[in-house]
Amino acid sequence: MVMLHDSDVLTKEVLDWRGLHLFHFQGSSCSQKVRIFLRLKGIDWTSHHISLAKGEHVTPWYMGINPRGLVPALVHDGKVIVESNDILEYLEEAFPEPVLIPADRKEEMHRLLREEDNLHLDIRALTMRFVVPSFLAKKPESEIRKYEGLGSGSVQGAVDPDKAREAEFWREMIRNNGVSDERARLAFDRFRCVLEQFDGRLEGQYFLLGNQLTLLDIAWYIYVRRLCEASYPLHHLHPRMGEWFDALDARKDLSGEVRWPRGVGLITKLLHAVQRLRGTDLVQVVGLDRASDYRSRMGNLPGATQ
Ligand SMILES: N[C@@H](CCC(=O)N[C@@H](CS)C(=O)NCC(=O)O)C(=O)O
Repeated sequence: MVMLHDSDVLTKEVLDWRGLHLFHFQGSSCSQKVRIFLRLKGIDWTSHHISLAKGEHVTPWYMGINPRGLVPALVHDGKVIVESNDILEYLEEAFPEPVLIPADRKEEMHRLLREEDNLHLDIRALTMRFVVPSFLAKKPESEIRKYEGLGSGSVQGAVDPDKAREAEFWREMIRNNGVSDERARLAFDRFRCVLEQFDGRLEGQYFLLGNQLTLLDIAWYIYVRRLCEASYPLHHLHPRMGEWFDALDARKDLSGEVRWPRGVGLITKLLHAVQRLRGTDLVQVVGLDRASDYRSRMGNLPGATQ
């Protein structure tokens, strides 16, 4: 659990805050996951919107709260917790009803959430390549240096290695002039492998851990939604996951938290149209348009257009 030490936190005022405060951004996948969880639990919370688009996360004030400069971050009665999955496991303990982590599945959930978090840079790579136009996706070296200089750089009293990993992600984007085909393929393969396993799980149950909605469904709903926004052919590759997703997406208490700011959807649609014309959309970059299994599945589906 990444609960910060007081010495990690430079913005000392938050140590005196009472109640539940969430720092989040509307379009951030990890923030969406936490907001859905809070909504399903019926928990009251104070919102602190941190616009990633305006760079509000790379300021002395915010990096004084989360030294990683990422959203979400939670302040609960003066305790600062970062990392979305840690926030959720903490909240489940503090607000047990309704149950979203069944008591007998805690360890399994912890392991599966860790696997989900390990894919975070992959979902970011696919987002930056296939959802966000490239001019919005890159950070200049000056911004990376500013990021490196802010905050305590310390998490739980020790130098935080994640900060260097974050900086490296953005430097790689500069070196490759965006997300390279190779990086996109790697991310795609990782997701395809996990989603194939989940598709198998859904053979005899409604949700990923059984017949009850759990945090695992919420976490993967968010990733899968983002993958669909990146044109990942979910329903063709993993039909049961497609049905699972449609059922969750029809629920307002989930889909109500994942809307992009107005206009972004339109920009992504334009981006996809341009990428399709240039042969640089996800399906073509990962080589699915040439894969025989994909072609035959597409051919068998009503309304198949590719
Ligand atoms: N492992 C972290 C990842 C947090 C993360 O990467 N947040 C993204 C938004 S989803 C962010 O703040 N990005 C800002 C940036 O990279 O500049 C978590 O689960 O909380």
